[in-house]
Amino acid sequence: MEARPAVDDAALGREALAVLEANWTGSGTVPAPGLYPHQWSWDSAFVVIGLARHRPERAREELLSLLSGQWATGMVPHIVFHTREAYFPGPSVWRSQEHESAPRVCTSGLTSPPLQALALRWLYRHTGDVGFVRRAFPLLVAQHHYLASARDLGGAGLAAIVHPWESGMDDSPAWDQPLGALPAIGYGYHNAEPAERHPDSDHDRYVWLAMRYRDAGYRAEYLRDEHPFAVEDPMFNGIWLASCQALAELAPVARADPTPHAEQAERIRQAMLDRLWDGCFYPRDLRSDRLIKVCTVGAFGPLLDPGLPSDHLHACVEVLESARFMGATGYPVPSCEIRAAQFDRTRYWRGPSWVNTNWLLRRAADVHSLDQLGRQLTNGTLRLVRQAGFRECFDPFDGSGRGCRDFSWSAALTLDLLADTVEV
Ligand code: 2M8
Repeated sequence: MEARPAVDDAALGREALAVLEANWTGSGTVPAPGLYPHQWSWDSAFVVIGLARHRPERAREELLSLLSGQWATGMVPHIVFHTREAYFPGPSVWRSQEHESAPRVCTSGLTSPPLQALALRWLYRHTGDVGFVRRAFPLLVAQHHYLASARDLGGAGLAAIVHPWESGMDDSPAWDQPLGALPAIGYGYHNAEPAERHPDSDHDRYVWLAMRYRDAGYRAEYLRDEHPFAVEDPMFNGIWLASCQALAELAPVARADPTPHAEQAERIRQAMLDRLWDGCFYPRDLRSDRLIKVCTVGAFGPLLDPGLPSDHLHACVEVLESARFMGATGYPVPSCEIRAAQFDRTRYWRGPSWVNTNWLLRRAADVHSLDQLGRQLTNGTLRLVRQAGFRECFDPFDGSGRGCRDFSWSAALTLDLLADTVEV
């Protein structure tokens, strides 16, 4: 099915629910049928957030189903393969079942932005379900422990991503520099949609990086000492910080001590300020020990932190609202600043607007009581989906839809954005 543009808010909400129903497989919600036929980690967390008020039972199932893919190390994988539906790279590439820490269900070997604790907090806020918090809480503590122990590759308190896929912003220009430093190796993999997606040479590097990690037994020591891609990303760490704060808030409900989670959040804040700030937040390439000076939507991840010092907050908001980002485009928020040479309004994560990053920034606006910015983000995002449907992403200038249709997080987060104003 394809949701058609709906002018009426209640109809838009019903269409969003219908998309999520159609994308539910019985064991998780796929991001979109066809192109993404399995359960992706942060997509799944966004689905939990969107369903929290409307289908809490389904939201709980969604989260548990994702966590059935958690490794004994605590790592929550970026893809869980509940079915045999064809996808590349699939289980035969990742070979998780050969790893002693992996669960029974096949998964990828990478992780993705750790949004799950924030999603659990959302669910608790809308359901008050204490029993579910007690059940999920220890799993998310283990996830955070994994990040703090196996991914602090820079030794300063931040989690490093070891693959562009771990950022969720796969083709972001932020990864051009570290990817460019890798050897060019041909696997002969060809893209289905080369015009909007990455060139084959980039995809080869993605596959090569994933295989190197796999062949090293997914070991933390290998990542620290040898793996050629290691980046401290402000969006990944901003989300982790927000999730640490969510765990601190949920800890009393789970009869646990909030202190370690609050302290972890403070460590992340301090490390981001010390290591990623230069007038704006940038990713740090740990292999060259240099900031990657291209400003993308990832720069605004630290805004999710209510404790961000006010001068940093104001500087970030100024950039966000300026003609480099929202000030120049008709719709929020381009995934790369428009004045960058790498900006491309049509290419996946290199310019288009995404509902999930808009939603995260709307959340950040709430956290800092930036009401006008929050309204702009909500209204602009709803305008996108009203006009073009629940597309994967959108042209930030004319709002036309790009990528696949009936995309789950676009539908789920529409529900959340609508929820303050309308009953669906
Ligand atoms: C995209 O990522 C996959 C690989 O994991 C891809 O490029 O094919 C990204 O947009 C990512 O953020 C998202 O989780 C995934 C599924 O929607 O698609």
